[in-house]
Amino acid sequence: MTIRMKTILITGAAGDVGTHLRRELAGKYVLKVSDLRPLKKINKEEKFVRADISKFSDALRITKGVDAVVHLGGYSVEGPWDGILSANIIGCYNVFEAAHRNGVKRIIFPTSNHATGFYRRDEIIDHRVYPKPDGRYGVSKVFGEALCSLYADKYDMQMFCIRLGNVNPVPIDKRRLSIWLSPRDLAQLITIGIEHPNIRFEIVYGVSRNKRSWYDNANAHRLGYQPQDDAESYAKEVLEREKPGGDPTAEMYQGGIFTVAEEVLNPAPLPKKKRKK
Ligand code: 15L
Repeated sequence: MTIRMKTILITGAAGDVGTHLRRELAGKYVLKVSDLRPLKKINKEEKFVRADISKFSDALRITKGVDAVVHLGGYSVEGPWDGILSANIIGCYNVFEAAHRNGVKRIIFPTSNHATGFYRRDEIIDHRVYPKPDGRYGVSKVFGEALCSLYADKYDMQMFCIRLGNVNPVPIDKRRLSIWLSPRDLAQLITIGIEHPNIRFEIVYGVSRNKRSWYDNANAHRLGYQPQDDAESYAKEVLEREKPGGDPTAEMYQGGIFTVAEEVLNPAPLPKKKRKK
C-alpha cells in the first residue's frame, strides 16, 4: 500500500521562517510554496506559485488542491499601517476564506509573541490569557487568531495558532533567550499542527525548551510537543555581547522594543549575515 504524501501550501515562503521551514520539511510533504517575492532558491521537489495574497483571486488560486496551509505570508514586524492592513488583515482573511471555499480543512497560523507583548517579563503566561498586543503588527496577529477561532467554530475547520518567538539557528540577544525557537523545534510544532488528529482551535507558544521562557506551554506539551533545544546553552555568549541599559519600557515587557516602536520599517532588525568572501 502506498501512502499519499500530503500537499502543504506555505505562504510567505521566501522569508526567514519560511526558508528554515522548507528545509526542515523537505521530503516529508509535497511543498507548494508561495510568495510575492521571487524565491532565491527553489528546492527540487517544491512547486513555486507567485501570489499577492491581498488579492482574493490569488488566494483562491494557491489554496486549491492542498491538504493544509501554513500561513506565514504577510508583514512580520511592526511597520506602517497600510502595509499591515493589506498583508495581515486583508491578506490573512483572503487566505483563510479561500482555503475554506476550496475545502481545505486545516490551517497552521504562525502568529507572534507580539500578540501578547504587553505582558510583563516577570509574568508567566499560558495560552488562555487575553491578548495584549504591543503594536499594530501585534493587533494584526490577534485578528488572525480571532479569524482562526471563527473558522473553527463556524466552518468546523482545524486551526492551529503558534505564537512564534524568534526563529533563528541561535538566540541573538537577551530577550530572545526567553523566546528563541530553533528551526527543528519549529518543524516539530508545525508537524503537530498538520498531523494531530484532535485539533479544533488551539493556541500554543512557538518557543524551544528555554530555561528563561515566559510561557507556560502546557497546551503544546499536551499535544505532544517535546522541544529539543534550550537557549540557555548560548546564554553566556549572548549576555556578554548585550549592551547595558536600553529603554526601560522595552526592558519591562515581553515584546521588548516593539512596545515603544512606531511606524518604523523594522524596530528589531536581525544582524546582517556575514558575507562569504
Ligand atoms: C516577530 O513576530 C517577528 O516576526 C520576528 O521577525 C522577530 O522580530 C520576533 O517577532 C521577535 O520578537 O524577535
